[in-house]
Amino acid sequence: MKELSDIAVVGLAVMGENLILNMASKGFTVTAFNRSYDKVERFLSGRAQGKTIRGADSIESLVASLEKPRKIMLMVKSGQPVDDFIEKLVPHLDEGDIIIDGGNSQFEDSDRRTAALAEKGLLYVGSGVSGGEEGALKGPSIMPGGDERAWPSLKPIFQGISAKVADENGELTAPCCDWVGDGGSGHFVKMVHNGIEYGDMQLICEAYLLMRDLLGMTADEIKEVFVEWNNTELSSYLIEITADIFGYKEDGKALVESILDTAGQKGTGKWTGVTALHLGVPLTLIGEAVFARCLSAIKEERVDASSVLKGPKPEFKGDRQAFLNSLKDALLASKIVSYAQGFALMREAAKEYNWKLNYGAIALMWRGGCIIRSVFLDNIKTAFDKDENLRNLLLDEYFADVVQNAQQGWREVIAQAAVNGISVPCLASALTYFDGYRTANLPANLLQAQRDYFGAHTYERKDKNRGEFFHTNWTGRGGDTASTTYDV
Ligand code: NBP
Repeated sequence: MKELSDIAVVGLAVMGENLILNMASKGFTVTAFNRSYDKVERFLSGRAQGKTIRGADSIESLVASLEKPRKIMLMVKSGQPVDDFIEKLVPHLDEGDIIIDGGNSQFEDSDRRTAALAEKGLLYVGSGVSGGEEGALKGPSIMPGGDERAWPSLKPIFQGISAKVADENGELTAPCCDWVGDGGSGHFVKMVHNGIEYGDMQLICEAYLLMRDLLGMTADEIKEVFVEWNNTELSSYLIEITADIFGYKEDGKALVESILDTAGQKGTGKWTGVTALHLGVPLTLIGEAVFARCLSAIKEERVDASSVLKGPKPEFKGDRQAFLNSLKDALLASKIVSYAQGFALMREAAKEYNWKLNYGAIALMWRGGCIIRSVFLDNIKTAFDKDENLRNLLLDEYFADVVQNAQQGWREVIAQAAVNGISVPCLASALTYFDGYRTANLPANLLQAQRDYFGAHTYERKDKNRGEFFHTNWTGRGGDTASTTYDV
């Protein structure tokens, strides 16, 4: 083992341990540290044995074990524990040393920490790491952002351990890791990734509900559909595991049918939705996906409501295979809308926070190693490679064509769901967004009239220049004084 380690990882829970093993397997020497030292001892005598991994029993020995500039990666619970540990670490570090937070921190915290540590001469990196336990061990998607001066030292390690996807020659060498941008942008991109994950999962669940309640399909039949879809443009990790889930039996019965229909959540979808509201970006699909989990969580209330509020009894009349084809189209088109909204959110954030984001590189980072990995992300990368200023993914020629072709089936699915009383919030909101986005003349003229009527909020006119505001005394009882004009 080398005398000094290339990097230290702090936090020996599932992510930290597996990342260390991944780093060691790629030839790096790693120092392992944990708040409670017994975990270090257990790790060293267990999974780390015989590998280029050393332990540290104090912050002093951790720091002394590292090559300069020192690189210390925190894989601890996000929030206060990250600040607490940074505070303990800082007095022992020298100018130019690097602290990386690889946990699920909020991007505002990473922004704040990057600025605060830069003042102390230290380089801070807030990095999203996705892919769970298996990704951490075999190759995660890594999204680092913060102080760019840290990137040359980190690049060989991070790109070395990340997942790899096919390059332009078809070789598995393109790393699912690249520099994202300044401040909290790495954690922002990871947050949007998680939001998109919420959307993808809910869309798949809605397709399942239609197969189960409208078409009356069994778990085995549903499994076959997902297996088939995984050989199409929908090919992705989530479709693949969904097929596996429908095939998993307990006492001859599909286990999924025995699982209670109440979804949990750890907050990253909610943060994405809140950020979209804050930035004024219509991120409707992810918002609906978060609310769908909230609705699922009030199980007892829903059970009571089901006996009070009656709707139509689902009854499918028509060609089942044709409907399944439409369902596949609806899923694909809705997924495109979700990614279009997610990338629009990143564009707006880049403007707001002054980040220079490379959207093609972000699509490539998500192409492998993470939960939303899919073939589809190649097309997103191509779209942004063609036009880095693309305003909306739906305006890219390829995606516009796909959605155009899927449109009829998509509408058929939403109509059937509505007629049969089946709740499909994400599939439906995606179509509504699509229709709104392609409508040149929305009814907001009336909305502005209402606002001006009751609050003198003013309006712009079609026959005047943009930026000129008018107020009308609608009732003859109000005055001519208008409210000030501003948007939040
Ligand atoms: P956890 O999120 O369960 O965190 C456990 C680790 O945090 C332990 O090493 C614990 O030390 C340490 N810790 C705590 Br709790 N408070 C601390 C403090 N005040 N100072 C120092 N260390 C402290 O571990 P995880 O599931 O491996 O996740 C690590 C990070 O990666 C989290 O931010 C998580 O959100 C993120 N993440 C997790 C996954 C996943 O699939 N699990 C995926 C992607 C990202 P102790 O042993 O002394 O209690």
